[in-house]
Amino acid sequence: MTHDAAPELRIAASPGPFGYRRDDTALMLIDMQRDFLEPGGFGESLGNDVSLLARAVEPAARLLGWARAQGMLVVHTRESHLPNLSDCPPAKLLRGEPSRRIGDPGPMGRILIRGEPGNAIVEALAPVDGEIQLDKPGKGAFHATQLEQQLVQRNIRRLILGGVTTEVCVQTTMREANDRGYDCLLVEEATASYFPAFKRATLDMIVAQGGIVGWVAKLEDVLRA
Ligand code: TIU
Repeated sequence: MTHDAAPELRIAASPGPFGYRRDDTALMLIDMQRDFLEPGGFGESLGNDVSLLARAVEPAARLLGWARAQGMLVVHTRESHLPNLSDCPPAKLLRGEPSRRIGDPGPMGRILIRGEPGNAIVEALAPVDGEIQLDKPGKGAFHATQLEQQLVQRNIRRLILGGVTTEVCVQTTMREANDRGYDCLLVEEATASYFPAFKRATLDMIVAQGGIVGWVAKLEDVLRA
């Protein structure tokens, strides 16, 4: 008997319609945290213009409001490390030539460290009770976390995604999820990159070859669903 299952719904998307049900789909907002979006955090320490990411906040807030209104599970992730950096591989700590490294003091506390002010989700997207908050040491949200078990427990099979940055943590998470059998839809306006060309290329490569990684939709088409 499946009479109490939520109905199958559809979102107009590329490369074709994305099917979902309110009770088997979660919204995942990736790393919408001050460390990436505001001056003084990890994003800026890597030499990026963080204002490029701010444009995704308002669309992500609309997407979040839609998911909450539908009663869907919401997962917020934060890229973060333990204060003693025991979960940060030396390769990640030493990579590149940032002006400040992970764990160094910055204007919003220690950079990319769990619990510091800069590590918080931006105010406009603040999690509420009942939503999952997932701290992750990697770029992908499945690496070294309990995410898969948490989704399995709740019978989640499909993910609608937004967040930053498109080609790094969002794409890595989407590929991890795709390999684990989840259908994934990325909402175009709710994601952003420090490199607009990388965002465009990522959206294109996700839907190429018949949706090799998943689906991409416009925010309006999601809100209409
Ligand atoms: N969240 C996330 O994407 N982490 C990054 O380090 N992104 C960059 O684009 N650097």
